Amino acid sequence: MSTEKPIKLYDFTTSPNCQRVKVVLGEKKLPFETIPIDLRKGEQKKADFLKLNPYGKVPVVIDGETVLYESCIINEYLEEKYPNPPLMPKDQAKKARIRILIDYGLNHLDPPYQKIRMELMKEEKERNQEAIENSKRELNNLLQRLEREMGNQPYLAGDFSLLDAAVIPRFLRMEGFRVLPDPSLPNLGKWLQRMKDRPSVKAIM
Ligand SMILES: N[C@@H](CCC(=O)N[C@@H](CS)C(=O)NCC(=O)O)C(=O)O
Repeated sequence: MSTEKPIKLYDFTTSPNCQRVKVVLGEKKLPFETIPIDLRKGEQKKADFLKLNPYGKVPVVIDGETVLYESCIINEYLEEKYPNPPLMPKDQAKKARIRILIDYGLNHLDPPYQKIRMELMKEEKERNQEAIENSKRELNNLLQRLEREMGNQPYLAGDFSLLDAAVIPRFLRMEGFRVLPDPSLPNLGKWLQRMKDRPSVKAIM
């Protein structure tokens, strides 16, 4: 489906929050124009940008007259405005389940994920290896729930959905952290490979 005026995305290439929006734009084949915002230069805190997003963060999407921020809210908007292909089930209970798992995958996994990320940003000799190993164990424990709930379905909640789009940027990083693939998480390992084969995910890698 195409829009009259292309959607504008204020983007920082390596931002996971921008990447999850780009996956949904890609899945829905919506043309979009990228406006790069250099976070290292603090462009997200400039007055003009703050008029679009008072939080001073990317992504921001402009669709016609509509200005949006907060990646998961943007994705819900895209799903409602551009329903084909559908990335959410029609059934309210299934939809709510997906939202619970999006919250789980982003918020509940956040503390150990951020701990590892912060440690790996340090010089190797400065890193707290014990804290990294503890956080990896913690992440593995938290991931067991997704592993179980997914079972042998192709995607985290059955069909490809906003859940897969929401969490994939972090899971790609977790692969870099060597949290995945892991023999105790076989379903997630196969899912990750399946995700990496999708053009919308290839485009953010
Ligand atoms: N909850 C927001 C978080 C957005 C966010 O934290 N974006 C980061 C990039 S990944 C950012 O713009 N950081 C710059 C800053 O905080 O100054 C969302 O989901 O869109």
